[in-house]
Amino acid sequence: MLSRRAVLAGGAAALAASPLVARAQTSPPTVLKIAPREIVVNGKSASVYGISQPDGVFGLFTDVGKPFRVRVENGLDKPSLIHWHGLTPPWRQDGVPGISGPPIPPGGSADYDFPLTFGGTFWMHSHEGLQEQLLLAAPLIIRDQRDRPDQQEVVVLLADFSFTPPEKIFEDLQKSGSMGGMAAMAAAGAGSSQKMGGAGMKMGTAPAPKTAMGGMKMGGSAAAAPAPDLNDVKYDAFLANLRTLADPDIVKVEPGGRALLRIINGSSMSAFHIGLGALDGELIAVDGFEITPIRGRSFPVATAQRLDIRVSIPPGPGAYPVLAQLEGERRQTGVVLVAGKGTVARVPDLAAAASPALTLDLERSLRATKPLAQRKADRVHTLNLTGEMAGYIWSINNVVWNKDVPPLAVAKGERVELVFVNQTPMSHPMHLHGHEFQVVDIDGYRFSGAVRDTILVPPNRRVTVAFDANNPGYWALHCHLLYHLDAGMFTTIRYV
Ligand SMILES: [Cu+2]
Repeated sequence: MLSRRAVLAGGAAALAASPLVARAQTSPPTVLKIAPREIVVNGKSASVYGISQPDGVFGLFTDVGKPFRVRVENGLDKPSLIHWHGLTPPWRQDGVPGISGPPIPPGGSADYDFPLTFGGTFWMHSHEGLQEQLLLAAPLIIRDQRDRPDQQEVVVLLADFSFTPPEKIFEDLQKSGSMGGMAAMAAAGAGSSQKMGGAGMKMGTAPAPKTAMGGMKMGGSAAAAPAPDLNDVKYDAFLANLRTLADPDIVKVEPGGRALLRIINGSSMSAFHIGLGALDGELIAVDGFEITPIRGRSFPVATAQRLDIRVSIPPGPGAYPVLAQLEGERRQTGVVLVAGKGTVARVPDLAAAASPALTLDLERSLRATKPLAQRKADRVHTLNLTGEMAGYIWSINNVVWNKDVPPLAVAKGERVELVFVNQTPMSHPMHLHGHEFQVVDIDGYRFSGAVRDTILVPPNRRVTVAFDANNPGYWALHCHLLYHLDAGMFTTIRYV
């Protein structure tokens, strides 16, 4: 093992491993192995990736207060690296190739060891290339005092799936561009290199008028209602715990009991509305962080976000589908909770009607139970979310990420606010590594919103999040739509 770890000397593993060596004598790390796997989707087999423990457990389930002591083994024939989404490790252990350290070579391993100071629903996924699209993602559950013995845990990991290789999906997006309307506009001679938000489009101030966006979307036609641009990639299936509704994951629950649904949107590009059907739900946490509970039967979840929803199971036998419907469409996936001798009926893959696009309506009503301390920002960074549709180029402040882009300046101890201003017709779920943040402003409405790690910024909207610079290092800050991230909607912060 030492010789394999030595492959990574000087990188993340070396830093992570050195303090580990002595303690490892008493308690070996949990091994998470990255490996290829075969799954069956729509009756066809597909080769994808997975992350599991030697005993077959998919992902990691642990407790707050315990150390996160993990060895990742790369069983692929290519480099890989796993990011612990939502955790706040020392930056060398964050799992972002080129930022926190090098990827793990084929056959190599990397060690992680840091304290878990808060619990909740998190997840892990590859941050290397487009591997996330090959389902290289798994739950990362940290149980805490919110987990009650009378409450059954039900983890639902959502994914979008395509038989087309991710590199080909990306290539096709680059060829056709996003947003047919934009491409059409370019073709019609309106210019092929206009930057959204650039001076040429007179959209440098935001939020831009909706009519302007609508006009752009429609290629300059005088459309009244601006429709946001949704779902660039046409997927072959949407999965909940790797299954479609043709053969869903069936979870046994207690009649009259309680369950905690831990919904993880581990998809690469898709946002969903979670529908509880006949069950009454109580949303108690977002991205693992507790909020003042909100009752309901439908909750939106953007890419990379998580929802903890407590549900009460009615007495007697019954079957209760928990569905995730793709935003803007009828397509859906889900799991079925079965109480007693309830009979499971086939749930169609298409809902009765298309769902709306995700909005910030719920976000505005969320209130953190443990907000950040009241404090004026020491530093504010404005991040215009920008793009150039011809060629599928995505950027921040019109800068496409590359390793020469300087990190955003931040100093240790500061309260920092990030103002996300979306100047494109697509929503972007923005994720900051290594820190939790609090949503403090939506379009000028100041409030004490949810603490979380991924915030959806819909078209033409301005959302501000605040965080405390309390974890020095070099951290990624990016859109969590995989092909936007890969195309360059990515930047960093760095402080010592
Ligand atoms: Cu994006």
